[in-house]
Amino acid sequence: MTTVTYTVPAISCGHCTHTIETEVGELAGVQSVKAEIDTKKVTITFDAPASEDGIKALLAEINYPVESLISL
Ligand SMILES: [Cu+2]
Repeated sequence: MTTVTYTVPAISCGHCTHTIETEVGELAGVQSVKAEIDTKKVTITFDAPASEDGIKALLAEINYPVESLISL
């Protein structure tokens, strides 16, 4: 199991966090997703077949691109 935290500057309201948590949460292998408005951070815990590349690609696709990786 891997937990990563990303900065996603496009997060601006509860709709954003809901969209991210729903969309990323549907990826196979993703165990949990927490998106925060105040800090604009997204914390994701996952296992294979999910991958960092796949998660970042999905976030970019739904218009919430990852700016940086905070912790791994
Ligand atoms: Cu929003």
